[in-house]
Amino acid sequence: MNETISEEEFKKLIELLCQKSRIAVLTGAGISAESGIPTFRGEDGLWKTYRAEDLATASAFSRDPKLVWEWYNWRRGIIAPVNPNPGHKVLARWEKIFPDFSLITQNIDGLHHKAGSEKIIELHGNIWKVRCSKEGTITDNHDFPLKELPPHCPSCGALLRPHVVWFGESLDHEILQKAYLLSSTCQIMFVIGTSAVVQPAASLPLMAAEAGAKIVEINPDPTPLTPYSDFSFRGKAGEILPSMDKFIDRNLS
Ligand code: BJW
Repeated sequence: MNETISEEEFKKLIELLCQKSRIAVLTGAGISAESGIPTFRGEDGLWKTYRAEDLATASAFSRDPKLVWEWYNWRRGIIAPVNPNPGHKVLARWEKIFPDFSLITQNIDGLHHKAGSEKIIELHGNIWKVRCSKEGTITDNHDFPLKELPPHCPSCGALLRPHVVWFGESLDHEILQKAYLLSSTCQIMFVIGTSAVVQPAASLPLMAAEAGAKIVEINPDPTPLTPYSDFSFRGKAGEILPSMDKFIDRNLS
């Protein structure tokens, strides 16, 4: 376990979980860190080497689509060979054992899906999808390396863009409404591996807390959400989630 939570508190949480509660989970880049995918902020984060303004905005894309696509092509190369870690796998198992369980992710890497989670709300899109910048058509594209940089729409010839949400862009309305609903009606929300600074995702746990849900944070470092958390697990998701899961397994059987 970890130094910020007592054995007693841990048992209280497991009891809550076993009471067939409505559970929501919000994940961020930290859950994929142990799979070898860099996070955005922090010591080895992508934003230490790259400027978000140059690569993750619509204006960067209209200025230099090739540069932006080269960056996404490079990231596809990092993500393609890696596997889900024990943290992803536990969440996939929880979807099967808890009757009311929902997973909301800010990640675009597709690792929750690869781990076996089926109902995933992807707030910021998916790196394995492309969108026609003219027609808006969204298609799966698993190429690595991409055959053409930048790629073009096979139907109209316009530029394709990554189907992800860049800074200054609105999240898909329907997806966001679903996330708001799940957050405001859950009884427990796990917030795993996110720095909780990017809006509107960062407001989801606050919405849950305001509606009376217990907030469980799993992160090696404190975040702006820590003061609002009922349980703070300081450590790696790939270690804490499996140890929680072991307790749950014992209590459910
Ligand atoms: C571990 C670990 C381990 C490490 N285990 N944990 C209100 C106020 C101020 C600003 C705004 C606002 N509303 C909107 C904005 C603007 C902006 C925003 O939030 N800016 C803030 C940064 C200030 N938001 C937007 O622009 C959003 N759009 C929007 O709201 O539209 C309407 C609007 C626009 C403009 C103004 C007002 C309204 C869109 C946000 C899109 C974010 N896009 C990105 C890129 C996606 C595509 C891609 O990947 O290329 O999404 S940015 C990047 O940050 C990515 C992530 O999903 C997102 C969140 O990052 P995350 O997941 O939290 O990662 P990190 O790296 O920050 O944290 C990792 C954590 O893991 C750390 O805490 C580690 O400690 C931990 N960790 N190892 C567990 N083993």
